[in-house]
Amino acid sequence: CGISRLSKFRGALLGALLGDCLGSPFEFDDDESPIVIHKFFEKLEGPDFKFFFLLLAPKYAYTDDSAMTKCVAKSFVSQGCLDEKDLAKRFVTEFYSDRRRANTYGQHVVDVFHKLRALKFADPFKPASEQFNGTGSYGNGGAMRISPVALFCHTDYDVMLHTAKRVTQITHTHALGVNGAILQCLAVHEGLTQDPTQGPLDVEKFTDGLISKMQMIEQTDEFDGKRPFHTQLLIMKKLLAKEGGANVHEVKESLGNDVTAIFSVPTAIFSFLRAQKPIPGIETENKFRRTVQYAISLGGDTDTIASMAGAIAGAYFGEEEISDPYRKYCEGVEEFLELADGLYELAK
Ligand code: 8NA
Ligand code: MG
Ligand code: MG
Ligand code: MG
Repeated sequence: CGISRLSKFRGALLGALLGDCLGSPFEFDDDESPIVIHKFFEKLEGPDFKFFFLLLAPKYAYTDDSAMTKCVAKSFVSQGCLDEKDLAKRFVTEFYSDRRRANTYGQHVVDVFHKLRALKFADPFKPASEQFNGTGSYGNGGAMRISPVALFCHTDYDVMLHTAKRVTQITHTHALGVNGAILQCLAVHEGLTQDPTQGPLDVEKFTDGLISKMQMIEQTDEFDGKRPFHTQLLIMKKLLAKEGGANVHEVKESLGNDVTAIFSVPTAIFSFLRAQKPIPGIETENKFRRTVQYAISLGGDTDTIASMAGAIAGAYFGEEEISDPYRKYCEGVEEFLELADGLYELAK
């Protein structure tokens, strides 16, 4: 591959972090126009802003998405394996020790943290399984933190699926929450294995790969004979094939932009694939920026969708495609790069 594996590992974690930091100022501001978002990105790259920023402006802070991604990566690096109890402890410690970010977490996942702590982590999956009257959460909180699994398990497909499932089930046990995380993990993994120096990405092949994998993974008995993610991916494929590109409105309507996994993971993957070609109103040649900016312009759960899209783009392009301003203005960059290096060392 023309891009080093280390660069791809760093790109994946950096992409997840920056998507979260840059998307969070727009979370659920649905009246924000794409023009305002474009200006925000232009300003970040502009020389005046850089100078001004270095003097007094604060960095863009990360939220629950990156806080939990950090825990997953740290647990792998410190334990050298999947250790569910260690990971549960890290989620809980992170939540209670960093009060600035406490209100960025999903409303119900906080109950899981309370119970895990009260039960002294005796069974790390029990509190999550009791959520929503025993149905479990189908929020996107499992998918948003899954990128380290794609790196840590990148050489073994079955281990990767198993690990993605277990990492998710500490907070999300609903099949939609778990399969959403698995799909996001597969997309990051696919990004890692493809080589961007060999010409443009084969968008159709990328899509078909995910479609056939989800067809195998989704158990129809859980959903009255249906395969929800498989179905969303087929809709995504149709949108990607549209002459001149699908408009933002139809993407929001059909793929969604909310806090559930089913209506946000396919949207993030779509953002990455759509950004392989120019998008009207997004004037940049940089496809990492195009991915993240487009994901944010879809509105709704912008930090999470941009974080997931950014992780896929970073895994595919490597860290070279992620330009300086974004690194400079976002919180946690050094820490995330160190974790990517740690995961790379383990993978060797
Ligand atoms: P979660 O498990 O609380 O799920 C998120 C939401 O999905 C819940 O609050 C419910 O409304 C709904 N939901 C999930 N499962 C069910 C179910 N079985 N039945 C009915 N409703 C259900 O938290 P999460 O970790 O999945 O959330 C992730 C999102 O939360 C991310 O977007 C993240 O950025 C964050 N977020 C926080 C806020 C905030 O204001 N604190 C706003 C948006 C997103
Ligand atoms: Mg807001
Ligand atoms: Mg968030
Ligand atoms: Mg969010």
